[in-house]
Amino acid sequence: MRIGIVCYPTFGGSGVVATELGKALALKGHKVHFITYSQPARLHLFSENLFYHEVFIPAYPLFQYPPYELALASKMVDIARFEKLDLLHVHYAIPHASAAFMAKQILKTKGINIPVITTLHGTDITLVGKDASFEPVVTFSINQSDGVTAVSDSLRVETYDYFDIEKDIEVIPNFINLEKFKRQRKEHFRMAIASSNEKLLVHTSNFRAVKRVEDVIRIFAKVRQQIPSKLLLVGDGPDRPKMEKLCRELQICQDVRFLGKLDAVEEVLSIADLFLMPSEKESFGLAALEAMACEVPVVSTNAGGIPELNVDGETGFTSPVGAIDEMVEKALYILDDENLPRFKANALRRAKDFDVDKIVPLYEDFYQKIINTQ
Ligand code: GMT
Repeated sequence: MRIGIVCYPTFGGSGVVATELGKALALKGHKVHFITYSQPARLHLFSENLFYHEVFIPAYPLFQYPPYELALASKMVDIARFEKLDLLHVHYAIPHASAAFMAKQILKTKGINIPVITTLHGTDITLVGKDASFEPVVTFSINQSDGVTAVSDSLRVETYDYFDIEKDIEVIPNFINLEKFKRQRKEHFRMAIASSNEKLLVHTSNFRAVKRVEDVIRIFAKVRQQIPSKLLLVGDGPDRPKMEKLCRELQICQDVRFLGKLDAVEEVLSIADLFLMPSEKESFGLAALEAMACEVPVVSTNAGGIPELNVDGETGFTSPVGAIDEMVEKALYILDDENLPRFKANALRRAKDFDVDKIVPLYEDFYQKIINTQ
């Protein structure tokens, strides 16, 4: 197939899933065209089947807000026609689904019918999408998509709860490349930052309010009172300065490292004993899946789709949002040397259910089904 993929080109979960999907489809022989405003963060390999088309917005003094959606729709029209795309797959509804709707209408006037598939990733529904500033457009563009997928059953249900949706929503979960995300021998790295009796806790996120990084730090501060440990924080975002201040107030800076945005997260995960995900909302929790693939158990909230991944009492534990003391108790239980090996093995076993080789064929089947209905 000739597939156009539209996504955010950042380290964010939806962009990562879209990019990894495109790479996996290209490996299977499909021609994949990424259409976005900059080179996707994880698209750094050469393949005869991968193409990147930059959306460029000409500057004009009148534009207080550059009209990205229009430039994107125009680019989709151009690439769909010139590359003879079989379908457009847009990731994250805002503004990609409505831009795709516009592109589809324009293409119709030129005698081309191109199916549009929208994948809902989470905050496009649970936070941003249901805001009155966007809701009518989000509802309309989801209903106008030819196919709709969501990354968890929880997100599917929330979409029906928040919006007036007439379309069937297919659940296709996030996936993981187990060749890339696997526990590697990185003992030298571990020895450089922790002594042999210390446990290593890890959190990765974009440091936005929804991730509750403050809870990560408060959980760690309490765990550290019970057992020698260190905390590694991967990623960056608006809450980081507040978190650095909190570490100073709690006088734990010597045991907390802010590592910033890293390409090779799997190297940090390879030395970790526990992953913390205390999110307020989380449609799936791709970061937790990456940790589990590296044999790291997860203490998380039970928000959104996380329980569909992190099996309570098996691969880690799930607690209500904000239940810091409960998460501390669960963390200490997992970190006990008697329990840790079992949780690590279970985490990896569960991660294998989301192997890229199992999930990508679900997208291919879905594409075919939608094309056949046209
Ligand atoms: O987690 C984020 O804030 C980034 C966000 C995105 O849209 O880029 O991630 C969402 O999509 C990921 C991939 O499908 C999911 O694994 C994340 O759970 C989801 N984040 C939220 O729902 C908060």
